[in-house]
Amino acid sequence: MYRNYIAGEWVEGEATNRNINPSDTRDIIGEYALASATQADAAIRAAADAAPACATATAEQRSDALDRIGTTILSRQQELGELLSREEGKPLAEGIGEVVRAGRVFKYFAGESLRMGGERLPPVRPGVEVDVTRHPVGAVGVITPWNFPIAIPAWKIAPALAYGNSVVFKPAGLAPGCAWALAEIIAETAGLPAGAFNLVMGSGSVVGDRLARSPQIDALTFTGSTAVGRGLAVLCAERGAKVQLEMGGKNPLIVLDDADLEQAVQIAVNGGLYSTGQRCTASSRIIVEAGIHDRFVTRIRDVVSQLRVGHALEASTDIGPAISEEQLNQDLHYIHQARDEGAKLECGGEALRRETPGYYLSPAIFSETTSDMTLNREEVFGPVLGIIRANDYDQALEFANGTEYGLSSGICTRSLAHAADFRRRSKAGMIMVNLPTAGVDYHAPFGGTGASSYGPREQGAHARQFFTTTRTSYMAPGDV
Ligand code: UN1
Repeated sequence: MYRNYIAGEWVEGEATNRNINPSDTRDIIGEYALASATQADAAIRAAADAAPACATATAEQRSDALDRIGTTILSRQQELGELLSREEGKPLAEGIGEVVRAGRVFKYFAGESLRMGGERLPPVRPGVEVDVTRHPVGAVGVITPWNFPIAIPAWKIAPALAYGNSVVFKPAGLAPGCAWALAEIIAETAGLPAGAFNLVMGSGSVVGDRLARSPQIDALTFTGSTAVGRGLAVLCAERGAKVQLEMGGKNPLIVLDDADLEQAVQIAVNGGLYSTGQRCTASSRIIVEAGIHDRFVTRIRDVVSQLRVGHALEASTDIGPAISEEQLNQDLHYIHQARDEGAKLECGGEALRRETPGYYLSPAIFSETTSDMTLNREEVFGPVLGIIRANDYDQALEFANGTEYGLSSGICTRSLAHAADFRRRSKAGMIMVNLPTAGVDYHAPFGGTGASSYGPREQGAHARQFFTTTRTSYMAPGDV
């Protein structure tokens, strides 16, 4: 039984959650504690009580703590990568890659804690000095999704601690294994005061709700669906807490006539289908200019038909299973609906049987789709691509921007002018030229516009906007 970590103690829950391998549903990874509302409140209280000690720790102490966490994660990358792939279903290379990313995030923020910075402004009133300094926000609630079960917790928890806050961490119920492993690493290596970091596994309706409502949580950072995120934001706004939301995407990838065909297909496959399409940054709308359209469709169909769907821990696997039966059913539902609405299924789209019982689905490519089809408007979160034909660049750009979301976008082209124009006029928060829309760097700001994101950016030095508050102090020193 994997327990919660509250106020420096490992505690049993009021119920348990079974963590199941989506590649082989007979494989039980473990039983994980589910906290009660009272336990969530105890963790919140502990974080609030520890906040002053976190704030007064020196930057060097915080930096050393994060560095130790990062070093431990990196040294255990193989084992943690296997755990990640086993519980989440992404192929092992991606699982290990994600663990490395999490380790690097902690290393990065170990440095950032020494650079919290501040500024002195020149006087506009004679003799009046103005200092702008940054301070921790206090106790931070962290709610994370199952699709990046260690990287997303890392890029929320690391800056929270780096800038002197305390944390209450609620991971997703579908993949609590990496979250628990991360919590254990923090508990054992960081040397933080009791209550500075708490793990509270439990449901959104119990633990998530307490984090959003409790007056002792000063800031809440969330990654998940747009509907849930906006609900949490309302609760936070009502009581004046800071909130940061990373939510859905319907990310476009434009392929222009002058693109390198092979490269464009690889970029679409990588960005759209890797990690089983279960990324908010996945390119799910492939907008292809008329002159290259038919060649692109033929080639991507050939490449995707060759992809090997299988157990995440098998070396030959390109695409792992969906995370759960519910997610698989949602994917299949969107596939049926796309056919009903007149899209042409080029390949895939079927639930598959493998040697082990799991939630396998052959990646689906639809051509002849239009922007108003459900497939191109709603986030599927599965290995399903819709190809939209565009007459020219201007129309492609119009399609690309024609969504309520605005997380990432991409363009495949050899034209400097079109690439530059796209970087100016795409409304997404992250823009990729000849690169997949998913798979971003850990030292750069992350986030989007519209229904995708809300509040200050995550990651990189920009993370300090959310995890710190600014204080402006004026002083008239007077004469000596
Ligand atoms: C990436 O594409 O590298 O939940 C990261 C998600 C995003 C993270 C994507 N917040 O899928």
